[in-house]
This record gives sequence, structure tokens and C-alpha cells, in this order.
Amino acid sequence: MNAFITGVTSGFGKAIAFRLAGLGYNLVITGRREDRLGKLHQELMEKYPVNVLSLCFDIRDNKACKQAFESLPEEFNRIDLLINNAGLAAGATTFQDSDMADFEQMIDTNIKGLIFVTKLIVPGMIECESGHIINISSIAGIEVYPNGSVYCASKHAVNAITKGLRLDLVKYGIKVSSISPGMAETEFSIVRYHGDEEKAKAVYSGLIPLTAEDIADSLEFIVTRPPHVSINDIQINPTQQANTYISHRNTQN
Ligand code: NDP
Ligand code: 8X3
Repeated sequence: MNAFITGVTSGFGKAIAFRLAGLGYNLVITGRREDRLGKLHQELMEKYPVNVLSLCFDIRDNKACKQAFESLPEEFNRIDLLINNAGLAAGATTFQDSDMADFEQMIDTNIKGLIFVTKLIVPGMIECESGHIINISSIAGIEVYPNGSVYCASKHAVNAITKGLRLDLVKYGIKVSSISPGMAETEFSIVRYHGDEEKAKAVYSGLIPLTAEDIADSLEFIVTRPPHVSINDIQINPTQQANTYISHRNTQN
């Protein structure tokens, strides 16, 4: 079985790559940071007896996505599992105070990038009349919170695309799932706050956030169901997070 994962250089994508290699999947791993990709490639090959191919490209660039896809060697002609994970939040301010560049980056990555990659991989799945697409969405795709308008909009779009794909692909036996996490401590908040580690750390103060391993657990559950079972979505939160804006924080952790 071959899996194609976007955004493995950090966070969920990295944990998912290790988990899928452990389950015996051959992997196409992707991201923009070449040094990290190379290191991960080596670690995966050393630890697991699977085939790994790394492709360095920016999913916002449709031409680069096409070139990467067309470079796939024969053994990766068939992609059984697509994990659309690459994504980000940029900024956490009111709509009126936000930068247009941040809005564009979120829309171009979380929506357009996901569409570019999926559009390339779906035809092969249709041809095989099998496959599984798992989109990493967010609780932000279900609820909107203050200072998150466009990030939330991008994840609402991911959910609409997930549901639309499920409707369009059901006749080919292709499963379409999503995972919608609440707060998880990865590099997500560091990226969101443009490298301000103090602000990023404060996001999780007084609570125990999810980890990338928790998301890999959910993903493992989804991919290990029998052929007749399709998980539509797993919405997973830290126990201390009730929804996007009500969390129970204490000073013990
Ligand atoms: P990280 O910042 O740790 O990882 C994000 C990954 O996305 C990196 O590997 C990064 O790779 C990749 N990426 C970002 N932009 C691009 C791009 N333009 N082209 C290719 N790859 C890109 O964050 P997470 O692991 O937390 O985030 C993964 C997904 O989970 C995202 O879609 C995020 O929205 C979602 N999510 C995160 C939550 C959280 O609280 N952490 C909760 C809910 C959902 P590189 O920089 O090398 O390109
Ligand atoms: C990231 C989680 O709570 O910041 O998608 O929206 S949250």
C-alpha cells in the first residue's frame, strides 16, 4: 500500500509518517523544508522496511505540485492513501486588523493547495476503483472563534470539500474522511504567531494539549477499519477544551 502525505516536516504529518511506516505503508513524504525532509527520509528508512520517496515542493504552486506528481516512479504510480495534512494559521487578530498576506497564505495553502494535490491523485484512485483520502481539518472547521475568521473559513472549506468528494467518489468505492482536532502542541502556534515562541507557548498555558501522536492514533483507527466501514470524521479535543473558546485552564500544568 502506498500513502502520499503532505507536510511531514513537523507536527501531525511527521507523526503520521512514522505511524503509517509502522503499519507497512510505502510513503511519499512532502514539504518545503528540504533539510528536514531528507533527515526524516533517512530516519524512516533506517527504522522501517518500507519504500520512502521525498518530494520537496510548495503546495500553493500548482505547477510544482504537477511536476512533483509527474516525477513519481512506477512503484508509486498507484496511491492508495492520500493524507492532506499541510496547512497553517497565519495571524490571530480581528478581520479588520489582519494582513491580507496572511489571509492569502491560509487560503492558498489550506484550500487551494489541498485541491491541487487532490486533483492530481483522485484520477488514479478512480481508475483503481479504490482509495482513501483523509483531510486534516480542525475544530475551526466546525466552529468559528474571534480572531480566526479566515483560518476558520479555510477549514470550513476543507469540510465542504471533504463532503463533496465523498458524494462524488462514493460510486468508485473511495473513502473520504477527515480529522478535526482542537488544540494540539506542534509548530502550529509558532507559525501562527510568526515565530513568537512566547505567544505560542501561552496558547497552551494551564492545559494539557493534544499531541501529534494523538492525531496519529485517530488516523490509525481510520485506516485500520475493514473495507465496508468508512469513518467520516473524528473530532478530537484536549479534555480541558470544551469548544474553540471555552477551555478549563489551571495553574498546575
Ligand atoms: P506544523 O506547523 O507543525 O506542521 C505543518 C506542516 O505543513 C509542515 O510540515 C509544513 O512543512 C507544511 N506546510 C505548510 N505550508 C506548506 C506549503 N505551502 N507547502 C507544503 N507544505 C506546507 O502544524 P500541525 O502539524 O499542527 O498542522 C498540520 C495540520 O493540522 C494543518 O492543516 C493544521 O491546520 C491542522 N490542525 C492543527 C491543529 C493544532 O492545534 N496544531 C489543530 C487542528 C488542525 P514546510 O514548512 O516544510 O513546508
Ligand atoms: C487549530 C486548532 O483551536 O486553533 O486548527 O482552531 S484551533
